Amino acid sequence: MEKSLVLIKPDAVERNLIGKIIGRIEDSGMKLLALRMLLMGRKLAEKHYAVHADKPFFKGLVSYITSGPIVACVFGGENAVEVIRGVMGATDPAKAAPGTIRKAFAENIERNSVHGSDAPETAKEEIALFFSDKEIFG
Ligand code: IDP
Ligand code: MG
Repeated sequence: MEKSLVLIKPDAVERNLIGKIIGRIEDSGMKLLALRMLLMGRKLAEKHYAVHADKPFFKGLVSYITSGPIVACVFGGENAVEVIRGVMGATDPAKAAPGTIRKAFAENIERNSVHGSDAPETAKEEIALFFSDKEIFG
C-alpha cells in the first residue's frame, strides 16, 4: 500500500480545521495509519523542507511552520500520493481547483493549511522524520 505524509499546518490548527481536513482525506478513500500533534523544531523544519533551502521563501517558511502546533499524519491507499495531492489542490490557493482543501481553507501561498508528499520516494523519507515503523498501523 502506498503511503503519504500529511501535515496539517499551523494556520489550519489555529482555525480549528483539523477534523475537516482529516475528514476530506478520509472521504477520498485514504486510511489514516498514524497521527501526532507536535510543535516542529527548527532542525526538523529545515530537514523536512531541505529541498527548498535555496528558495527566497525558505526562511519565512521555516519560521511559519515552527510558529505553532501542527498535526502529522500518515495516510495509506492506492496511489495515496497522487490522490492526496488532488484533494489538497495547488500550492497557491488562488490557483487551487474548486472543492480542494487549499481552495476552501488556505490563507495564501505560504499559509496553505496542508502539506502532502509529492512522490512515493519522498513520502518514505518524510514519514521517517516524524514516525517510527511501530507507530504506523498499516
Ligand atoms: P507544496 O506544499 O504544494 O508541495 P512546495 O513548492 O513544495 O509546495 O512548497 C512548500 C511550501 O512552501 C508550500 O506549501 C508553501 O507553504 C511554501 N511556499 C511555496 N511557494 C511559496 C512562495 O512563493 N512564497 C511563500 N511560501 C511558499
Ligand atoms: Mg512540496
